[in-house]
Amino acid sequence: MPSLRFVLGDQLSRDLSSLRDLQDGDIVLMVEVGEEATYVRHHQRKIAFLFSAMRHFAADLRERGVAVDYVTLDDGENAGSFTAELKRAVARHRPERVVVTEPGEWRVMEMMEAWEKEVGCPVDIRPDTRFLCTHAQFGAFAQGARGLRMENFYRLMRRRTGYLMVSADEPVEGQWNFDHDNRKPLPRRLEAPGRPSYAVDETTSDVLALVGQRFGNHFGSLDDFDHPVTRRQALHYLNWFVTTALPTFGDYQDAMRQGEPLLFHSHLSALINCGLLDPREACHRAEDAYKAGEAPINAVEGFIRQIIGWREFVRGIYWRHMPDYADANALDAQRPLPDFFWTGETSLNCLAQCFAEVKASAYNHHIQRLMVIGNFSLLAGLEPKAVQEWYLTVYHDAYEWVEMPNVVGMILFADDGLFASKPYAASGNYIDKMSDYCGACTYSPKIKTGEGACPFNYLYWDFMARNAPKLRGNHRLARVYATLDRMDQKKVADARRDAAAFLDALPVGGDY
Ligand code: FAD
Ligand code: DLZ
Ligand code: SF4
Repeated sequence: MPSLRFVLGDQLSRDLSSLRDLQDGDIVLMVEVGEEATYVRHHQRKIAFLFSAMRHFAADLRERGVAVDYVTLDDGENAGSFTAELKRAVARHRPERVVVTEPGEWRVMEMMEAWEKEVGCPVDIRPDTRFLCTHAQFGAFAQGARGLRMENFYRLMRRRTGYLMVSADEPVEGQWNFDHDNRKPLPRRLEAPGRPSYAVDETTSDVLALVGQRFGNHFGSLDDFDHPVTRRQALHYLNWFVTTALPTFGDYQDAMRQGEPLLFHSHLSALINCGLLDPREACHRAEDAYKAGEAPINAVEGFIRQIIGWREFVRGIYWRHMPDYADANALDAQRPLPDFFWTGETSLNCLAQCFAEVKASAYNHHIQRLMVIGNFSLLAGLEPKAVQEWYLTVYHDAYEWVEMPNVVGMILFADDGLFASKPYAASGNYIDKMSDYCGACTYSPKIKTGEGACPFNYLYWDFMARNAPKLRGNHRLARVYATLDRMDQKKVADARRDAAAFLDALPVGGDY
């Protein structure tokens, strides 16, 4: 009797653990289901990207002689959820067992654990070996660590993988981390490279029509869809990145420019997260470019750190701290999400630019997510669950295992500093230094309070004052609180007055 191998939409990897021992007669099951597209109402572009990548992956398996049972969203019999579709497939094929790779979300893991009972045959749930750090390895790191710090984890991963190492204990060029070289403001004349675009074929065209019809009322746009959706295109794109953008990636990693959403960022997250690219091959390619003298150490180390460091680290945090992690709200932030997160209609130019870009493309780069939208969410005291839902909805690379720790821990400090040593709070000055947004804004980052003042300025001091009982004891904020204590009391009162007026006037409760 055959095995039924159930492959999920973010498991599009040929060497997936559930596909490794594929036998003649086995059947691969893939399903497009409404529940996955609507448990949060994903950006239309994310759904289209994933459905197209799934259909191409299924075609690729079939070309290699694998039997694939693929259920499309518009199949009249489609039962709408993973569990219901698996039940139907088990009834169709009567397999000896179901084989799956563990999912990326707690929600789906709960479903999987119930499948054996629900579908009435054994279910073999295998580890996701596409990640470089196992749950047990992360557990051992976390247990032995005094504080959960990414930098310590990253060094362990460098030693373990051997990337950019001269010997077991010695990093190349004598340094583990070159981040201090990666914060340069963008020179005005420096142009970002043009990106390759990938033609819409018949498969993608069908998917775009389907998504437009079924999910046309979701956030975002499908216009000008040109994503890589096959393994071959993904490899082509990775090659383009390594040879063209990577050399400059490090220097301007933190920079933002109006009308240039990508700059030198890789735009690889969605391809890696859905499995079309393996994180190891991305790191290998970057390391090879360094060895060949084609990309400098600050770029390559920065890129590899994001992947073997941050990416693996946040996954470890997610699985170690779920399910309670989802409810964390250490700063007791209760403000509802302003409507402009969806409409993009705000006079704060930095936010307006980021919202417009994510609506069009389902993408913002890291500093836009962290220091513009994230910083605003922190300073304004937005409710963590609402912020989580927004981040999970709008980005094409968003899955809970990676979105949640970035939102809960990195931007909102809602986990009480589980892994961030202090909140990433910044005034308008930071955004002005790292972008050209302020020049085109109604407000001025130089004005602290009153008419024309940048809201980030007064919100910053209001945040610090409001959260003083909780944050004053944080030694990394000692200078901030010393400044606040020395500040003219009138200035503090003005900032708090402006913040209260601004926050009270935030538009909430619109209908979308
Ligand atoms: P690059 O800047 O080119 O970085 C290279 C790669 O490193 C990325 O492709 C990604 O795989 C990895 N990476 C970089 N930073 C992180 C990080 N903090 N956590 C995990 N991986 C990282 N990334 C997601 O993949 N999905 C998400 O849902 C997601 N949500 C985020 C939410 C917030 C609030 C923040 C601050 C960050 C979030 N990130 C998320 C991380 C990061 O912003 C994106 O991975 C990155 O912007 C993707 O663009 P890129 O591929 O051009 O990345
Ligand atoms: C995100 C997503 C969407 C929109 N649709 C599907 C789908 O129809 N079928 C599928 O197999 N996977 C989909 N996914 C990805 C899943 O949500 C993802 O596998 C789980 O969240 C676990 O990470
Ligand atoms: Fe953003 Fe303030 Fe600059 Fe306007 S002035 S773009 S609100 S940081």
